[in-house]
Amino acid sequence: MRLLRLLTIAAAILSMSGCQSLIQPPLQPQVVLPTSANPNSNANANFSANANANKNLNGNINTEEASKDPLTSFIKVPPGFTVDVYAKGLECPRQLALSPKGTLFVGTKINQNGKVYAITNKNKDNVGDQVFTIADNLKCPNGVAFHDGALYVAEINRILRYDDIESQLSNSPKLAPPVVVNNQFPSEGHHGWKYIRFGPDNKLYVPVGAPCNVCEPDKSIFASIMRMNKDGSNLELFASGIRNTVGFDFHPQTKQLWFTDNGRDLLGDDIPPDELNCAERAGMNFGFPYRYGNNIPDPIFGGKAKTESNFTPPVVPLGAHVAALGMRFYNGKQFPSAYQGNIFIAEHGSWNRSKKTGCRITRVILDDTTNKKANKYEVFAEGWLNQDKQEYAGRPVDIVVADDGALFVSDDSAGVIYRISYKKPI
Ligand SMILES: [Ca+2]
Ligand SMILES: [Ca+2]
Repeated sequence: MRLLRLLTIAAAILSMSGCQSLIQPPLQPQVVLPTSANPNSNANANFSANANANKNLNGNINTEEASKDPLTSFIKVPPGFTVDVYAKGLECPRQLALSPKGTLFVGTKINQNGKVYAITNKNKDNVGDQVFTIADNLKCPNGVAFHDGALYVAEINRILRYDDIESQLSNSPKLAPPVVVNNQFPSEGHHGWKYIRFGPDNKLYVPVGAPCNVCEPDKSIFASIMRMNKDGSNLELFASGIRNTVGFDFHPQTKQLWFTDNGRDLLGDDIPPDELNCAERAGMNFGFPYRYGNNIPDPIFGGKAKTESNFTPPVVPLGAHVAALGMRFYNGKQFPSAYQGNIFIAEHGSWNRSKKTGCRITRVILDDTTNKKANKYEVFAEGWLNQDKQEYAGRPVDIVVADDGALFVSDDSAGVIYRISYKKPI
């Protein structure tokens, strides 16, 4: 138990630390399918996630258009797609937010003197022209959201608002002081970094992760998604039982909130799964710390759940330890029609698995008659993880869909923003 406790503490410290802190686990020649952790699952019986998610794209790379840039040349994407560097040299870029004018805002997971960037592209050549560091003194400003001309920035315990941000870029980093919208969030650093979005109800959704690897938090604000008015008022619990979500989006038609959740550590290589969940309404509980995936009990807390509890299983149990972060519905016009309505997920990659997994962009294809069931979970882009050397050449974090239908993807390890575009092969 003492060893377990020490490992838990080490894990906590690592997960709170900056971008580059990774345990290098020993190599073990083992390949396990992402969702095989879930033997009790029958909700997804027709679901071909396992095989598809591990399908190697070798041979599927578009070699003609493969970039020679050493930052992208190893990335494999389906035919017709190209990965380019939109911006580089950034320090730990994390959440992305795009303004209607095309300014790309970038939060960072830097605990002290954290930066927020704004990237402009005035000549419209698909490469960022200028990177403004609009703040450099924040505490882990991982989350950014753009709304009504203002940039909202989430630190660990508070939400800031920079009004009329795009007219201030040239003053960077000496902008007008931000408005403190809400400073009532916990200051715990463990899973304290935030991902924020405005919903179709005009409210700002703000998750608060569990302050631990696994525990029964003593306050209901932990392990939740909260929401509030844009002025910070009426902070309320929206969903609970969520260990740590660092990516969510609202379904373009149903407007329901879909989100990824990172499973707990230290139960071995293959349980529990990370999750893609759907909150159909306010007030739902997604199981943490009592149940994971499709009703897998936690070995410590599983028996402590109240009998009247009603836990909602994920729509898709993802791979264990893949670290599913940013996710977006694809609603652009550039990609082929088969991609319409798909969910793209940035999987950051594992740190505590004997053989690394994740570190790729996956694609979930929903059943378009129900919009609630997934038909497929498969790899879209990969190559950042060198399985032979067990090394990462980069780690995807967040995804946004640009006005022209391309994807922007942040990478906190390589310090890069990628642009993934499509052109029909000739
Ligand atoms: Ca440009
Ligand atoms: Ca869950």
